[in-house]
Amino acid sequence: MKERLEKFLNDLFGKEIKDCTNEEIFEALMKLTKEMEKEQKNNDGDRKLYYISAEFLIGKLLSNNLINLGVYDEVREVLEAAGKDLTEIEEVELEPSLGNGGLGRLAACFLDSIATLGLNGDGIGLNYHYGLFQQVFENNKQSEVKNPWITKESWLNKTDISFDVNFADFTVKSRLYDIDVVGYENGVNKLHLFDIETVDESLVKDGINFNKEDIERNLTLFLYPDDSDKAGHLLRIYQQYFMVSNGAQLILKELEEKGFALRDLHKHVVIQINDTHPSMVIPELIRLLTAKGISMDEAIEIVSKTCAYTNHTILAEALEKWPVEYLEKVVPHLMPIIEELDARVKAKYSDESVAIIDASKRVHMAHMDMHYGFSVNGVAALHTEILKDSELKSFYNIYPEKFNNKTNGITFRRWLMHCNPELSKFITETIGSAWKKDAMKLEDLLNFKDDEAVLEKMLSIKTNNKKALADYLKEIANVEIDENSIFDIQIKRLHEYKRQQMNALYIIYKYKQIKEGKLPKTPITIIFGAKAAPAYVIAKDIIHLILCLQQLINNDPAVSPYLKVVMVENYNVTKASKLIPACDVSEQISLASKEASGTGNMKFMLNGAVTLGTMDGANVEINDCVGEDNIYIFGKSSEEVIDLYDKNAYCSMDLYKNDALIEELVDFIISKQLIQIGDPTNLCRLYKEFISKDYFMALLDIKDYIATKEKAFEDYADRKAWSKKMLINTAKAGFFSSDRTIAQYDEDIWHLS
Ligand code: 26Q
Repeated sequence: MKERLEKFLNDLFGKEIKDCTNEEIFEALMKLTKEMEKEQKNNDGDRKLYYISAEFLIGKLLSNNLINLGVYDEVREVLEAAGKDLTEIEEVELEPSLGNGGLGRLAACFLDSIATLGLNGDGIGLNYHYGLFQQVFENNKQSEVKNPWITKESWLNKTDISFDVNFADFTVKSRLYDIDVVGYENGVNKLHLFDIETVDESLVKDGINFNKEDIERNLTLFLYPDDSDKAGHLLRIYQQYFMVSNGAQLILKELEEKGFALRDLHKHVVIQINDTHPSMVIPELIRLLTAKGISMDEAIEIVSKTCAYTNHTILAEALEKWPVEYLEKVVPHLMPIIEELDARVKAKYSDESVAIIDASKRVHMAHMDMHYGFSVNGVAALHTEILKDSELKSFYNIYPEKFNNKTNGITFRRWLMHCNPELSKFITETIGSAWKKDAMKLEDLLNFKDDEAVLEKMLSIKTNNKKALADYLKEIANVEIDENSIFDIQIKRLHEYKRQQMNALYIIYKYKQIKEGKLPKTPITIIFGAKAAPAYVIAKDIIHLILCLQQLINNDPAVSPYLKVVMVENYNVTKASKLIPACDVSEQISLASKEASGTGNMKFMLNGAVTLGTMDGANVEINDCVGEDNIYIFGKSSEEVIDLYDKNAYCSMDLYKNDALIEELVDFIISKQLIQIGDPTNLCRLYKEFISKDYFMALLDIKDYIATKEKAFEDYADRKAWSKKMLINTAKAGFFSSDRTIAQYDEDIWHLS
């Protein structure tokens, strides 16, 4: 390794390791890593999976690739001997932001596990030059700027593959870039990212604004550009069709190159459709097959046996329904196929609710997936049950055999081995290294649940990680936090259903208590990280509230020794990997029934944090695994919540008027103290939202939340009892390895091995 790295640096820069800059070493390591990836076997076989997704939130790649190649420690030591620090070199790499959150990060974890299990499967997506926006805080508010991440030397490998993609009145030429996906001590797959040849980065002037109509130049600039207007919606459809048309052409090209007949597509190919964003792949494949002489009946049958759909949400606004008029404008050549698919459904089922094209002339993408795919899966046990019992009930009645559950998972390479090397090493010292290939082996840690030395070591590792996070936050945000305080962390997209606003009300509660002289046993640090969609007004108001509370509390010398609030700017995968190992209390407080699964909850658990959460998504399964002594559950159940919605029986004003504490907390949003710091427009709007709407029922669970959180914070003071909870959480996290999830996809849906 030493010689190889030295040779690279000498060839590139004519220098020795010790004389190189971190930037130079990064470049050399990236090239060396790529060369080593070429030396690995490519996963192959007669049957191949294509995981099509509008998002792949891959994060930085250097260290993870080195870990998966099995050379991370060696490289670290070689650098150390020359006075260089690999963790500092990692900082040079820019993070691609090719995803919003859970769905995109899941796709990235899945690619890691597919390669690790040696399965023949590639990802297909888009090469957004500026990714999702980068978040900037100004005057306690979020603003957005572009996030350029593609540097001259990058993980992208330009290929000679290019396709024509036809739209209504013009054609674009695509260019395929590949990123190698290396499995943990196993073969290599590819992430295929399509781009347009004519993309023009200079279209973006300030912020994230650009001419949304200039499709031939803007198509791959941003992930989901602001879609609050018609031009944004149309651009999204252009992007989606561009992605699936390229995907479909690539799939058929690879099939024919392997010498297989088009008619045998379903025998050699399985396509996993990641939410509805890639759903147009179904009509596009049918179109391509019929253009090659296969009959409509047969094409529909082949494609239906090839495609499988994953549902990631039950929120109505996220289930895509495109007006026929929009599709006519962008991809008129797909409409006859979609109409044919719809006509066949209508001929068979009179029930309006299962139609593809509804009475208001909107195309329901998920309906197309369920009728013309062979598998429909939810992403956690509760989520799948809710799909079957309510959201997708009419489809479950028609196709019970298609429905299945695949509880999400996370890759332990990134979310333990890379982000928490000290814990990782200690686990290996305690139970051996088998857990790295078989995550269920973590349960062997349970043998040590009463071992004082082991428990103390768990605590000391946590304190070290908290200290490292405190140093990092001092550096990036100039805030001082105490590593002996309780680190309570809520990091995820800002959405009302995730209820960051409920956590903000707790902060108000605690602030007032401290002001009254009721001090907590242990000081508390509450940390947030969250981006809000640029057009999501209330979400941005919630960010404003949290930032105002941060300013108020951290600058009050009577309060700040006991309570601190930190909202981390531009939360991303890199920041997640620094926050998660340092967490004591993991906030998973969504309104029951609304969070399909969650995956952050799994990352925290694995790193020894204790969950404070509702019985929602995968929290339910975490609860089953760790038992009630090792988790803090509160709030109304999903049945109760669904019932409240059905009966339209929730009224936040009643709760506000009839409960003095609730009234006091909500009123604080428009108190003199906060109005002095913040913008009255935003604070008043948020206040009104709480009392007149509160669609995601934060006030419903607030009292139970406060009581349960107080209990958790009190329990924290018994360090020994708490360390046992930590150990049990880590020990029981094995089920949430994405290796398990992917093995189940393969066994039940893909049939690759
Ligand atoms: C739809 C239409 C128009 C514009 C944007 C969208 C859109 C964009 C992104 C809809 C949904 C998303 C992302 C959804 C998502 O991340 N869902 C999360 O998926 C995770 C992985 O399964 C789950 O763990 C989370 O519970 C779920 O919220």
